Amino acid sequence: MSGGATLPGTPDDEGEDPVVLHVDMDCFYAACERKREPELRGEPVVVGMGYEDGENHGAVATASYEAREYGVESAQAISTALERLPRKAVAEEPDSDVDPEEAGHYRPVDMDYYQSVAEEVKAILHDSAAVVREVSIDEAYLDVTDRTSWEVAAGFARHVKHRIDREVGVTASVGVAPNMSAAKIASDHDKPDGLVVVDPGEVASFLAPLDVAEIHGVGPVTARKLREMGVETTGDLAAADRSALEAEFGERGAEMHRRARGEDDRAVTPTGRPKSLSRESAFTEATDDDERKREQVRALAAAVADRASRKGVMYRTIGVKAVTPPYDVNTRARSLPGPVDDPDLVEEVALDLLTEFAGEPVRKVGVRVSNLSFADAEQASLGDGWEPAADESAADEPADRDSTGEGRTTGTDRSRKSDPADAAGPPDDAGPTGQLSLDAAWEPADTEGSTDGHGPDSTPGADGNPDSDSDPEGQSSLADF
Ligand code: DCP
Ligand code: MG
Repeated sequence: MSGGATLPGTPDDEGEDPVVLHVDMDCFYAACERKREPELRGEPVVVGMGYEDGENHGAVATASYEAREYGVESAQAISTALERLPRKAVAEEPDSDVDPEEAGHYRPVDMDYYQSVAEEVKAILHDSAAVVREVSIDEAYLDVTDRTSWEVAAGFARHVKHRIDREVGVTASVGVAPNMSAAKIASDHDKPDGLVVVDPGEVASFLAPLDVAEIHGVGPVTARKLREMGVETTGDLAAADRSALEAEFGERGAEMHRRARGEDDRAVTPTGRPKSLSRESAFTEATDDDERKREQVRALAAAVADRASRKGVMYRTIGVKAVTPPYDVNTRARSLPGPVDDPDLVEEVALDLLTEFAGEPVRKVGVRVSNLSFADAEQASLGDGWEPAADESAADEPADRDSTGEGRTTGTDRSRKSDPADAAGPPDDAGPTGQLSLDAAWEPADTEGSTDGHGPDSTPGADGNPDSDSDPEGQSSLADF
């Protein structure tokens, strides 16, 4: 990979260069909205977190590429987005002075639906590769070395893209490269609907002209420091003195240097299983109406139990979460004598645990099953190395916080704490780097070492975020190195 001696497709000394695909869906939530509302195709579409029809609170989760042309972007306040791109409905009012052609469609986030679309996409990815590392709701790495060769890798990737488009009805951008870092940059290089193939031997020349900020793990803060050092492009970084980089950035400096040179020997490791499955939902306003709470908990219990049985998962612990004003997160869990797959029991235990909050105002409720056992033996035999599943990240908690329930036959675990995600307030308070926490997430992404605040990847070190080198020094993204 380092020199020009290896022709594409020619096995190098250590055998054939890996063929790694990075798949990232285009304006994913907006694409999902278009899937069920085809009139939105080709139109500016904005999906708002904490947004409600006709209102102007909340923050932009994503915007279609047409909406991005108006300066609408992720993590922006909806009120700002509306200044740049007025609502279609308003523009269409008879005496409106806004041109309907210059207006957009606003939709509230619907995580359950996006999750279901993501599952359809992930099914195709798992069909296409033996090793799939899911890193967020709309993003995954595939190692397809054993399914294709470098000569035909472009065709292989095109086939995966076409399947997603045809079978699911959303578009993906795909990068193909001999390593994860280059594949990730490649998938981002020609969005939307992109396909960029970086042959082995071309990695360094592909990277050289790119801005340093495009390197995985180099966010705005680091990029600024690098620029101050006269390092603007990836080529500059590759040519920089490693010890100078180490002096400035420590071990990260050496890692950045390697990445800039196209050196990344991380193997694509599969994402493993969740430690728990959960669903939660917020009330528009805190409610002390017990029947409403119970109704919500029943629905969540059914959704969680259904998810578990579709995954062939048994659970031994059932828990609830109730967020009480101002932002106190209370969890209660009860462990059973043995693992079960029993939706009625999930509902019964969850409702029972909820009684403790009777009469109390509650902003949000959640249901979780944990202490999971998996039906399929093959996966179980993979043993160690399993990490929390990123595909579960939006809805399922990767780290088992019910460990105090471990080893008990029955009993109730309780905790009361303040949840920074809930405490973060309404989404229009989202910081400039857009650390939105998905409503579907049981716990705030950042306590899980998430690097991008959406589709929380709970496996720091596996895949950091290239673009949220959040102030003060973006430690989160740098954990990737
Ligand atoms: N997301 C979010 N808040 C953010 C960023 C993203 O809620 N600050 C959500 C909405 C996105 C989804 O995560 O649709 C995937 O994130 P991406 O960064 O991949 O963004 P998109 O898929 O929307 O756009 P792109 O085409 O740039 O990948
Ligand atoms: Mg995307």
